[in-house]
Amino acid sequence: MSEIDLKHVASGKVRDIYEVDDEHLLFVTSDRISAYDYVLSTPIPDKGAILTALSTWWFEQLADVVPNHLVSVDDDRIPTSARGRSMLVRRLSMVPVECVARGYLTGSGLKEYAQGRAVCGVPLPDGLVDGSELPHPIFTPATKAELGDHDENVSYEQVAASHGEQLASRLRELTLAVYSRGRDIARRNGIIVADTKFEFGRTPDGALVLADEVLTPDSSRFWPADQWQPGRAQASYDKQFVRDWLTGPSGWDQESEPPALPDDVVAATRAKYVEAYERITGLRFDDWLARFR
Ligand code: Q0T
Repeated sequence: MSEIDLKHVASGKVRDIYEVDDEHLLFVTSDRISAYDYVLSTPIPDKGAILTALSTWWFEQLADVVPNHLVSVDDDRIPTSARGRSMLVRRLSMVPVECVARGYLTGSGLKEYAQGRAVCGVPLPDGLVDGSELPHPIFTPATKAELGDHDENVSYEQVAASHGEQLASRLRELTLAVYSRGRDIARRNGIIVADTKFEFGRTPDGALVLADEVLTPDSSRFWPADQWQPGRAQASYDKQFVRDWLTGPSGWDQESEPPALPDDVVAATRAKYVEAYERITGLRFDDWLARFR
């Protein structure tokens, strides 16, 4: 079990949140990896630290666009066992909308597009295929499903009806502004951020704050720019070795629990997470780890 001696508040597939005090939470990212809707039994060493380092770097880059929940990564209240892969964050009242921005068409966006040339009520031109760049980034909100289920895409109008026009409009504006900034930075460094999901919370005075993790390969689709080719499924920047092994040599039936990953697949996958961090930030991941030793 978890060696963190704090009250558990919430968990996602690979992240856990704990209570620190009335105003602060501990946001912990594990080394677990998911693929094909399963959390695999084999962790990727340092994945939690790499994603925390990346998210932290983005929060700093984006601070002039929107305030964020990050308070500290080296506060004394962070348990030793979680240091380097945890953020002390400001406790917020979360807005129950998954704020998705898409710059490219794939996944559930592509499925909706195939059915009616629109995604979440946003009309799109004819002729787009899997992996196409969109004429401009679009806001495609979703509502969170129960753990294990997929989020449900909704229209901007549905968000406005549930939460008010003012909040809906501000969520759309912030989502597109943050995505556009992140997409440009990643693209200059060889990574396409096809789409991404943000979560926002509000402070007691009502101000919107960017929460969760941001612009990581877990909250986004990262594609290698040099392999981008619309008209087919794109290679995943981070998970392609895992997918290739699971759907090929492993002999996995896609129905039972997936098998443990071999060491070479783990090492190659870890290297991709490090590469994404180092390419995007221009920083060395070893320097991040050294801060916590
Ligand atoms: C949250 C208050 O399921 C979630 O996370 C699983 C790891 C989403 N979630 C976010 C919160 C946050 C954040 N982030 C915050 N700053 N304040 N609640 C709770 N669940």
